[in-house]
Amino acid sequence: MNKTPNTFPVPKAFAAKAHVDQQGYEKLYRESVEDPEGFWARQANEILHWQKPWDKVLSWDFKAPSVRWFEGGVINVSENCLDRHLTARGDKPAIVWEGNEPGETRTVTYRQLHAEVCRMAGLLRHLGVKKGDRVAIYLPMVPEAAAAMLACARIGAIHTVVFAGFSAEALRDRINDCGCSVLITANEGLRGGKRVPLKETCDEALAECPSVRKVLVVRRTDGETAMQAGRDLWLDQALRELPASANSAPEPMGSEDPLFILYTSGSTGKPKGVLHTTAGYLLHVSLTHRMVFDLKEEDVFFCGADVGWVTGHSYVVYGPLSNGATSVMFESIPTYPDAGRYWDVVERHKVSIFYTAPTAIRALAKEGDGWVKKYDRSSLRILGTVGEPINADAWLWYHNIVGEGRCPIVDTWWQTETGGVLISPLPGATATKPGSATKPLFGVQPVIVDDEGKEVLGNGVSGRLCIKFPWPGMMRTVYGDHERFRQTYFAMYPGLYFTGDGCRRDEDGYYWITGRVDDVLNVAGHRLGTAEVESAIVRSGLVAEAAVVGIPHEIKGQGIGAFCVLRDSVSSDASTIKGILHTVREVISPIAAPDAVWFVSGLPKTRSGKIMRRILRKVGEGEYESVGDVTTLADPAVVSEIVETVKSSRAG
Ligand code: 7RM
Repeated sequence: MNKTPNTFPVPKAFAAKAHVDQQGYEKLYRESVEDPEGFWARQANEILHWQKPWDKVLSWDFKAPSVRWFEGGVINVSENCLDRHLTARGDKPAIVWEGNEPGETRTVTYRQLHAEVCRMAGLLRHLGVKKGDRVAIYLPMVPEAAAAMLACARIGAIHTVVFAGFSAEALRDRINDCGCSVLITANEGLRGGKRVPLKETCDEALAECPSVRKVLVVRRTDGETAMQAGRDLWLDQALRELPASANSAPEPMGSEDPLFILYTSGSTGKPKGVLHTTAGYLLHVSLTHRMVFDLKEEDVFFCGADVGWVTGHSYVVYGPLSNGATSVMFESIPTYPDAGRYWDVVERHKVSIFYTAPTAIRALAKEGDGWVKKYDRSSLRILGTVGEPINADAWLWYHNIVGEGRCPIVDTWWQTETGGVLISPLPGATATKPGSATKPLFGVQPVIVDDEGKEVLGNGVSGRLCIKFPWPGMMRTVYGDHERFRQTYFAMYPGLYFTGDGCRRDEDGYYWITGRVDDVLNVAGHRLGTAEVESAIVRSGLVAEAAVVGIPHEIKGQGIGAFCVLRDSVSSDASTIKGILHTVREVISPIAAPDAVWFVSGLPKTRSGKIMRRILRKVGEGEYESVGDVTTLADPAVVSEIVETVKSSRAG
């Protein structure tokens, strides 16, 4: 065993300059749970610009469930992210865009972004988009993506950003679920060596989206695309032709008016439309961005997430811009043209805060230290991770090699549903331990419950992670299906919000998130439901029945193992595997393609017909001898067949 310390203290010099030190954290945390309304009211006053103050800070009921923050208040997110910064920092870069090719950059100042957003807001209104209407955004990581989100926020339209790596079917389903009237896309995207035919994918999706009236197309490349007369408009041209008098005034928005819908996978059924509202979400992402990253005026903040995920919403766009920070927007991938790309970006743009996912860290660590050391990282002062548990090796590499041992690491735990970070170190306040998200942020009251739903008190305990008090950034409903909201998050443990994660609280009261305890996979930081992947596999027409489980994967953290019972007369060969993978890519996205496909003659089922995933999980993890009790199975013999199949596929 090597002698790696298991606790990393806050560097003294760092604490001295930080917004919050250890005593500060403890004092503020105590205040935030003893008097949540007082705490949040003060933050809301200090941090945000209100058109009209609220009447009531909070009303809530986790049984209904219903949560409302700052009711009666009037506030506009785009005004908070843009207009109010114009006097003090109009010429400060709001977005530093790094395109697909190294050095292909564009800097957009707050003044320029404000102007662009106003024009786009005017255009949307001109096209008939009104407060409450839904607008889909299917764009690569270009400044127009942030501008489109902010333009929607400006006029009160609810945006739903769909990750541009999703298939036509996935895009279609999301558009139809929330009935978007406008879609904003680009002719093509560029990702590494590839051109992504975004508009073509949109056309395919829109063939079955009756609600979409208009499509705005960003001209990202010189690639041709067919434009449908009356429906499709080039964005640049439409903006040029827009009358100068177009109305771009920020819409007065009630605190609880919806801001956006973002689809995320659950353990059952189709992805759900997580709905976030205006004031609480903005306050939460603004405060957490400032505190977790100890934000200073001169920081250059680089979050590598795509705006198609919640991390991109909260920490590429809304958090940084509400704080008047400079946000680096990265269009490419970490390995293009080589594994030094992130550090090249850090050096050229003098990035001071860098935030990425463990899967990216593991992938880059594997390429060796040389790619990192080739570039000057002296501008870096804080490193962050998000999306999945980080293993100690990856944490230490990040700390020692990327951060030269001098940058605190903030391991931030949160979810699409939570809107922003809930558990994380504060870099000036919290000593870190590799792999632990450490302590709850202000106002966050985590509890750990056992299988029966009983709270387990004290330290040195583990169980399931729940939250017992509302926080401003929490989701308010599943769009169009409030009952599903209740069922998914509040029915399991009455009175508590259930996160779906397993968790340990150690002797020091530090939280260690151990991963999902439901049927949700976390593949390279991307959330996927087992049911979703299984139904895509069956859609291939080759498979009668499928069960997928998470399997250990060196880079992705979790990969997908698929147990498939083939339909009669389908042969168990490579072309069948190809067919299955192809279908999954088409139905969901390449992200969801299984890493291993095993053909079996039957799945382990109880006599009542329930698939026993526990057994499949064990086999997928390589624990062939300890699959546990199989006596309740209808046909215990299938287990040995499954074990043999998996074992032999891994031999040699
Ligand atoms: C932000 C995001 C949420 C799920 C969540 C966890 C896992 C996220 C961490 C983490 C351990 C972390 N939203 N997760 N962050 N696990 N440590 N720091 O990822 O909705 O896509 O996923 O991700 O399981 O429930 S998400």
